[in-house]
Amino acid sequence: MRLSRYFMPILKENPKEAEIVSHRLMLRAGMIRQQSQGIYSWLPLGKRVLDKVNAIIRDEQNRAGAIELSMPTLQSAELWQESGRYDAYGKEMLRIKDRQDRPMLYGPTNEEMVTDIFRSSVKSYKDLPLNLYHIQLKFRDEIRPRFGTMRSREFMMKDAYSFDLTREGAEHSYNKMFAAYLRTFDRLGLRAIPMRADTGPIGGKLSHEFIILADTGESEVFCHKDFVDFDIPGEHTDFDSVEGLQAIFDKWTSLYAATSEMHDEAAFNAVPEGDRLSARGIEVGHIFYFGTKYSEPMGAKVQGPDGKEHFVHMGSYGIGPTRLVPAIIEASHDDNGIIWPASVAPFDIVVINMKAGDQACDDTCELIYAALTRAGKDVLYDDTDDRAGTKFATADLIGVPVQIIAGPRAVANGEVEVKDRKTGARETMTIEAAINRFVA
Ligand code: P5A
Repeated sequence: MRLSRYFMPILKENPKEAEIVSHRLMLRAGMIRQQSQGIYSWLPLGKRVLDKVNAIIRDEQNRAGAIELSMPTLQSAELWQESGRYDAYGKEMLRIKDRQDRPMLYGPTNEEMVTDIFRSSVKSYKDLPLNLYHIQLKFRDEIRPRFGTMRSREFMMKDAYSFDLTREGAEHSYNKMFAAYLRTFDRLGLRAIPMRADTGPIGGKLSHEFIILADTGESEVFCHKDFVDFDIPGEHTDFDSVEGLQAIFDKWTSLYAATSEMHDEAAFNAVPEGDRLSARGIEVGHIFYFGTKYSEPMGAKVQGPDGKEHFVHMGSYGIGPTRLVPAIIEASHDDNGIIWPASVAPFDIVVINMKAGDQACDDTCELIYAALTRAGKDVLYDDTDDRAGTKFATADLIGVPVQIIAGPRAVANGEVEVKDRKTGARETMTIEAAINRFVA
């Protein structure tokens, strides 16, 4: 991508409305734009990061055996009247009438709709277990939308829904998502700690929130500090192994970890003082087991091996991609801007032409840009005629992991500089060496 033909509206000034660093940097880097309170457009640079986050989420959902579908944002109120949540959900739910005066709503979550899909076609235990997910916009008319897309009114959610014949089966489904979440957040460069959590309007008894520790987090959390160094399940984890996944769940729940709603002061005080971590955190995922809470009132049942009908046991599993992007920035930035983990960086490499219009600089940059693009890298080529200082500041701000800098003096020697955004380390090398380093 040539920066001269791209759309990346960088802000020079610090936006006054941004209270936390991720919100400030997302606005400054031209990643998002607020359209009305708590409702955002994702501009091209932000959209690239969001897409990469979603690709990792999708990959890990698929690995764990979940199946993707797509459900609409607008739902009919009828389904929610069946489950009994239409009145219970309160003012957070945006209620709309269509032209026939039929009550509709902008979905805050999809338990009812997916239960309706399930009951319309699954009739036998032989079709279980089943886990269906989508990545879709949601709307919650939050009392206090704030911090940009961290807590917005319209936001994206990956929501998965599992169906099992028995409670034991449902626990295995829960453990699959538990392990998939550990892997997902790790691949996003984050350390998320599962904590016992309140189930709120979704319901049920068993639930874990996945929390990133961050000073700007909205939740107050308490846990054992050893979680910070626990091993993440590997990519060859057998998601069909009941014992294997139970062992992962048992290990990751063996030490104290709870959000403030579930906090037990006495149990926390039993943790040796030096091992106690009391901190603030960002909730990036939340999983629930709620048994037959929706299947009973909505009549979602299957025939079991005993020939009788059984209400299915369900769970639901959420991740917030539009919250994860700022959470990653909270965890990874410096005074100059964002430092993206390679897995979600909007571009792999930025090529900086320090003197656009200078034949040797232009030729060198074109050569590098073409070679790296051909090798399958996402390359941003800063071919604008901005001052070198402005280009460096922009490259640091948008946080691309590698900068290849071509200035007239180095280029005259057949060389360029390669800078690592994270460490700031710079290396001078031949043009060929710079290309070869990134072409495997
Ligand atoms: C689980 C999937 C649910 O809604 N139903 C379907 C269950 N859970 S939840 O905890 O309420 O939300 C899941 C995740 O969505 C993100 N999230 C938000 N992100 C940005 N702005 C918001 N206002 C917002 N509300 C929820 C969080 O990551 C949460 O863990």
